[in-house]
Amino acid sequence: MDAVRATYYIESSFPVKRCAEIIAMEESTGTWTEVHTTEGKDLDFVTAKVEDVDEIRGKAVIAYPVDLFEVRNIPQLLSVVAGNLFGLSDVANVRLLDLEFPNEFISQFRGPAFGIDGVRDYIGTKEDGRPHVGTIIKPKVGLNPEETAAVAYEAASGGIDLIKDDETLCDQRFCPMAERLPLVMDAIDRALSEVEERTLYAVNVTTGADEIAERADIAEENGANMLMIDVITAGFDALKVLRENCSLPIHVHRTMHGALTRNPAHGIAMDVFCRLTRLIGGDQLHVGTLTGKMEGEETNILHLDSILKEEWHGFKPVFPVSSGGLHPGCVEEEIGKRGMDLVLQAGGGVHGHPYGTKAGARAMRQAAEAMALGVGLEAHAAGAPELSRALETWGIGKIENYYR
Ligand code: RUB
Repeated sequence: MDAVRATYYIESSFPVKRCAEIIAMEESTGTWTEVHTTEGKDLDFVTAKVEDVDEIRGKAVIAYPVDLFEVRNIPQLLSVVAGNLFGLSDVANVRLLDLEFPNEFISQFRGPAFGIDGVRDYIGTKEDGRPHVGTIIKPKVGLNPEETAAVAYEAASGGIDLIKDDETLCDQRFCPMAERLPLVMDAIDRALSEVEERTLYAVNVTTGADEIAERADIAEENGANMLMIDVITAGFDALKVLRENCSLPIHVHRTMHGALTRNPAHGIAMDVFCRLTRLIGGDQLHVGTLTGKMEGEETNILHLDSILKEEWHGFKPVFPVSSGGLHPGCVEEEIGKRGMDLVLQAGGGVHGHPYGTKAGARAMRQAAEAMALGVGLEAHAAGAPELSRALETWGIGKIENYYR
């Protein structure tokens, strides 16, 4: 059967098989009681079926026939595979672990336009294959456009590859996007003439459904070279709008994901959001850090990296983004375990450098260089004063108590 297959983890006083059957009914052609409207009707073509059950591990696979889904409608897909089932009182906990799509479904979407290689082409790192280093402008909010551009200039002239807005900066009165963007792009151009390295600026175009296409158009018209979207709060359809209407690479932030992904027994696994991002066409996606401030487990993060990068229906690989509490001393472990195809982002870890933003950007680059050269951070720091100062300040590896 051509079907979208969803794997769930289920906890209930009922057997897993029974719960899975309840979910399959609820999410396709059934309800809590027999209804007269189905008498004599063959609804097999849209009836979900339980295909596999593991009572011991609490897992079940449900196959949702492809005809159940409207073409190219991600919200409707989620209403089925991740809909009412979460609220059923007979099911104590349920977690959507992963999705598998048939070719008929896959072919409705474009996948990333740029992917890892496309983004590398822009920066000029395809040959050496080094990791990208990025920064989030800090403070998150409160700077005006001129102040934002001044910080961007420092970061770009320190050799940062990617500058991004934070997830809560959009088009507020204190920093309108149409004013901020040209100033930041100008700052990046000035830095380019000095350091001869291109910098991406992921401008956050997150807004309501009625405005997202126009917001992205304004960004393109004002010289943006990358767009950013908060994909969980704006919705995956907002990503689709960007992918289908714009010609720029897309940086995907996952703010609010923790409400859905963090409880291991309930909600939606990040794996699902990785697949949807790749299917629809994000070019970079936040998947967590091994050494940073946000919750995350190593095996899981490495698995998310591989979902973004492994061969999958011919789609281009997505750049995994490691972000949240990073500083130069984290780079060794992040790259050592995750490889060079990684974007390492540091906000506080750049702008909090004792010598300022430019030195913070340099220190991140120097840390990445150490990895590319195959030398340890401490050894490389001997000839790299900014890195040396960063290591003195924050040490090597994870900081134990971030918010003391
Ligand atoms: C980074 C920051 C980002 C997090 C989000 O700032 O706040 O939004 O990366 O987390 P800083 P995740 O570098 O100062 O901590 O990437 O896990 O979604």
